[in-house]
Amino acid sequence: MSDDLTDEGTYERVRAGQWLSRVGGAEVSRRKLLRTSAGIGLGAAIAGTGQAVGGTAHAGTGHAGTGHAGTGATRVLAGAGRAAAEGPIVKPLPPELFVVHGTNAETRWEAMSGQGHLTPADRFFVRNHTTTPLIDALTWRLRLWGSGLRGAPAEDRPVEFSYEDLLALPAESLTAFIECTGNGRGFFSSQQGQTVSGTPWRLGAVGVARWRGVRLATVLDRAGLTRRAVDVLPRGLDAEFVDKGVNLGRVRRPLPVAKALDDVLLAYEMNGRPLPPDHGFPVRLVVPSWVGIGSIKWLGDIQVSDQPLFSPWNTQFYRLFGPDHPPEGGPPLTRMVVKSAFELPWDARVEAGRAHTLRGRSWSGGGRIRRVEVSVDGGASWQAAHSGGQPSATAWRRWEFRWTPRRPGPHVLLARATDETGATQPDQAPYNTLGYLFGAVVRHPVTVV
Ligand SMILES: Nc1nc2c(c(=O)[nH]1)N[C@H]1C(S)=C(S)[C@@H](COP(=O)(O)O)O[C@H]1N2
Ligand SMILES: [Mo]
Repeated sequence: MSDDLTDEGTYERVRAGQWLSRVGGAEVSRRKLLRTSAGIGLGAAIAGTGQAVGGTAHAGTGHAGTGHAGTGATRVLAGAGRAAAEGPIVKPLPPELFVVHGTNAETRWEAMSGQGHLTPADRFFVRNHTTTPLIDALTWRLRLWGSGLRGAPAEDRPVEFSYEDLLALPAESLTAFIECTGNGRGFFSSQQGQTVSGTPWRLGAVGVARWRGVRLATVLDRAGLTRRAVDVLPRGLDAEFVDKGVNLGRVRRPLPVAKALDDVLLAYEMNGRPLPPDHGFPVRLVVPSWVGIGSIKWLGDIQVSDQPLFSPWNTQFYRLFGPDHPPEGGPPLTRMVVKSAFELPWDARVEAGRAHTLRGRSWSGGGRIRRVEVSVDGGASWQAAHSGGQPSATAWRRWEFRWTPRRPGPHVLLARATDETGATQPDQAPYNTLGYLFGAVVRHPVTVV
């Protein structure tokens, strides 16, 4: 493959050509684009798979019988009986750990205080388009099909892998963040006075976990990947997503084969345990450094194509729209931007005249964090924060800063990180109507008492 489609600029250039040849010109209407993309993914429903639906266990009752008592994914098959949840999210969402936004829940940053490098599953944010499905690992199959595989298996005659098949393949582990593309969206309005649509997250739609599973490259190889393949389209088993009265089908977002073969994992474990239901049990994709939507949960099938693939999740959504962007949106978003957060409550109270250690974390889809600076005077002056350890390209870096506040009253704390590409956090995030990629320095209010 001569074009490096993991590079956003190249991705867009190559795709622009493919796009025009596919839809026949730039004047094509949004409606037609929608129809075109929906046609790819809707097809036959995943017939007869192990989606155990129904049941009455209450979200928050601890979810008996899920097989999660074991310490590894291999234990899951022993306890496959599952109940279904009432709410969109199965796990408990205590208010000290989460802020709930509809079918989604964001981690409170103060809940990361005192935690290690990883976000424990009990406080990892959840972003659900609909509802967490409860899937039986015994009958679940991963199905691969399409023109990019040897023999071009049809959707109803796919190459199949059971959960046990995947467990038997060589396993790898990867510590990586998953972050919603709209993380920080609320600050477009609260900090920049701009109107955007979507969940008004603060900074809690991100988490870092240790994922274990099989490389997508391994499974694609076993399924008969050909050199003509250009895109893969992983699709979830959760319900079809209806947006403003339009059924967009099951959640799915294309990935270029170059990324799929590079570092993408089919994960069946999170932090040493089977994936919890809300995070994609039995198997999810982990697409390191890229927009969270790529990390498809409850993976059901993967179309592998010798043609570029489209879905609403790389046409209608997850591009930059607005006055500074073309009508069809900017390039499909890939890497996340640099961000930083304090492990403090919003409007934290901090005692005057005492030395405090402010802690936080910074991360970037561009790679390792090189430098973090903190301002305790609303951005007038900056000092280096202290960060130890070896930074990782796919996870966050922890840092701390000693502060002895003197003057009681309201203060604004800021943290600004720079990654290994030299990308640093700006004062203002570029406006876009869907509120993606808010990477500006966040003004964190605290009151010194
Ligand atoms: N099948 C499916 N996969 C999905 C989603 C979804 O709603 N359905 N949400 C996506 C989005 S937008 C994000 S940000 C991440 C969130 O992962 P988490 O809920 O495990 O934190 O999952 C992605 N994968
Ligand atoms: Mo997301």
